Amino acid sequence: MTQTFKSGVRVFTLTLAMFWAACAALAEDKDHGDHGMTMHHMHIMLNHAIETAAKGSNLIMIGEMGMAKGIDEVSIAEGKAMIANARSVIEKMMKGKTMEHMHMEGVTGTNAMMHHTHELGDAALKYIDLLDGMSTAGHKHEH
Ligand SMILES: [Cu+2]
Repeated sequence: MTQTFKSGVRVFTLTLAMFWAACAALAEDKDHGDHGMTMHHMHIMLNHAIETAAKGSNLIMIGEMGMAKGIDEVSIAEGKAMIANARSVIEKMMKGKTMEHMHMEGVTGTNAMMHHTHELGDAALKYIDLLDGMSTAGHKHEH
């Protein structure tokens, strides 16, 4: 649990650092037209997704405390839906048409901001996996 929390904090710090780096890169990225702005908005959506997943994880853990019969199930189902939605948002952005279009226009991994965007996307998915693992860690496992 503590290890998971530490990893979470590390990923969160990385996220903030990358968000800052992306903002700095945006200021320099004049050759690629609107792509810098598109990626900047992707970073905002990535932050939104990890917030959603963190809130979802919280709802699952609260539900698993079993302190409110009838509502616990609602809380857990909502939490799981939020985590699934957060993953879906990230996957749609990282592999979607807009991303493909930018790659076709030559904004690929050799572009610093694109490189950071994919690192940030991967870090966000790892963070969500950690949250997911944490919120299901309280489950009684079948042996
Ligand atoms: Cu890309």
